[in-house]
Amino acid sequence: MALVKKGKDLWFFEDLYTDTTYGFKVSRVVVPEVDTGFQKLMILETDRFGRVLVLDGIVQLTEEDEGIYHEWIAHWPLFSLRKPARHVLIIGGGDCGVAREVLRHRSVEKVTMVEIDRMVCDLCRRHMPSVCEGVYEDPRFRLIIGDGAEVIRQMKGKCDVIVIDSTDPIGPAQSLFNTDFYQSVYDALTDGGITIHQTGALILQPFEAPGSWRQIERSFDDVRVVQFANISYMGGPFSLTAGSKGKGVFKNAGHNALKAYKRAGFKTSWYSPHISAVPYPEFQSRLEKDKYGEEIVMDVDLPAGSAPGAAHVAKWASRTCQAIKMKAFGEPTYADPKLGEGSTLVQYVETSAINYRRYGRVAALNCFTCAYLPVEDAIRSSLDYFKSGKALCWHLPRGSFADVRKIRKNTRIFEYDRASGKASPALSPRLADSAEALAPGFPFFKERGAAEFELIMDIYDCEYDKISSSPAVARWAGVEFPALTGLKTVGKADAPDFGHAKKKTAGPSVVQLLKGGSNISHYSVNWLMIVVNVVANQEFDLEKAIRRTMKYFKGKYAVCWLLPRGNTGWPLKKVADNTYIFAVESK
Ligand code: AG3
Repeated sequence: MALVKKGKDLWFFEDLYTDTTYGFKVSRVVVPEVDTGFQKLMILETDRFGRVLVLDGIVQLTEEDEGIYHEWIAHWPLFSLRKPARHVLIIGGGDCGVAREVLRHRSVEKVTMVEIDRMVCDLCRRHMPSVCEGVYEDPRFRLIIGDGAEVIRQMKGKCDVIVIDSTDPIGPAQSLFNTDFYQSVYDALTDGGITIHQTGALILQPFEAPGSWRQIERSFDDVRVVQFANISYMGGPFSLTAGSKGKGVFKNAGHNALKAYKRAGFKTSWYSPHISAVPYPEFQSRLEKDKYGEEIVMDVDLPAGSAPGAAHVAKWASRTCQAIKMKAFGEPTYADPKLGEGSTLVQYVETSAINYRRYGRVAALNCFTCAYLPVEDAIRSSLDYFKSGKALCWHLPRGSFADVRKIRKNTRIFEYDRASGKASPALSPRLADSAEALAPGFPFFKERGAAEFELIMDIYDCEYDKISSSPAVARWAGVEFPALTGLKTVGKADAPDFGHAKKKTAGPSVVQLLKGGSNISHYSVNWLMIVVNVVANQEFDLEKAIRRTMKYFKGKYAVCWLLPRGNTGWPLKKVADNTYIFAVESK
């Protein structure tokens, strides 16, 4: 949308979201939109906010309030350090607002700024000189035009603070929001060093900050979110996520800041060491608890003689969406309106999918969202809907980036009783070794009486080109995977576009119905990972299913679960003893 005429006036409306925007009146277009080769750049003048820098339709700064962002992202890490910073690296930040603030610290001997887009530097310098005031003249400042992700690899152990002043994880900044990059940032820090990255609006971009938090958590020793609000970035509370090299760095950050600020002897307008800038409690708890996604897997007894057809199950799906507050996308997918033994119904939801199938008298339900999942509501509403007394449940953190042991601890197997509204104490799956789990004699398929089997895979560090392409993922689900497992397909792989990709965090989702089950997968282009659920009522080769899938998507690491499904007669202990979790490294 960007620039729009309203009567005689020209208005700007931000393009970041598909369902909400903000706008302001423009008094003059200073730099009409130009394609820099990396992004589209525009500089506008407004009476209210002064000049405004816009990249790819998204406001980067206004002269009126740029100080809020630049002071916080620069001074918070610099003042939090145990000892004064000497070398600071800035990635992005072509307008030089961060550099300006960093250079105010007298301890700083060298500021290196790596900006990929020279035109950002040049046009900001010419048209917004107040933002870069003093920077280019300062002998401590060095500008490198290049890719930060490349340059940083040559800086091992050299930087006390690394500020990542990037755009959102779309366009040129994409290479900065992944684990390889964060690892090289870690390596470039000195001991006790701090990095800080802008990680988006906490309400309007609910996956960004938790996603980066988890990635930073993976590479750094401690993580902290700094919350502020300005006018440039729509949506109120905005986040900067900091990571430290070394444990306990943030514990003393507040104390260090009070002392260092006094000693520094310069005044700030927006930053103060007396403002703790911790996130609102709700955000803090989301950051600690949120996984990439959560799944509640439920086996519920159906009343005797009941075999719900597609219309009835579709209603369950829509009730479940209401219960878990997820929008349904499109119509349910199924091959057989009668939903005979093992035939699956899938409902896409805004972040993933929920699905149903029946084995004998057991309805095997999966409810997966890439967001917070109100688990008890999902269970209760399913039990109520199918008039069932109890559910056997597996609650799984999906794509959490954590260590397999931690994931095992957070995987809960329990029974839920409808009448009392209570869950039993939870058990954990068995931790297996990958060599054992992938060897031919592995007992998973051998337990007599198991009706169906589920293989769940979270595969990390996949290749962007593979997972962002709908045809490539559809080919894996519809052709490759069935060929190597011998599982028979029903119909074609379905990879619809519900605008997931427009949400910038999620990639395609794919459903391949199988005879007696299904293969449902989701692709996160932001976190370079895929999540897969295969349900089948026959044995298949686990080693091939897992290793060849990893190979196809060039994934480096996987966490897998194996669930025996459709056996509500089993005591909970037996279920837990036959549920496995294990990690697989690519060879
Ligand atoms: N870079 C961060 C802009 C973030 C905008 N994102 C958003 N509103 N969600 C700013 C560059 C200033 N030096």
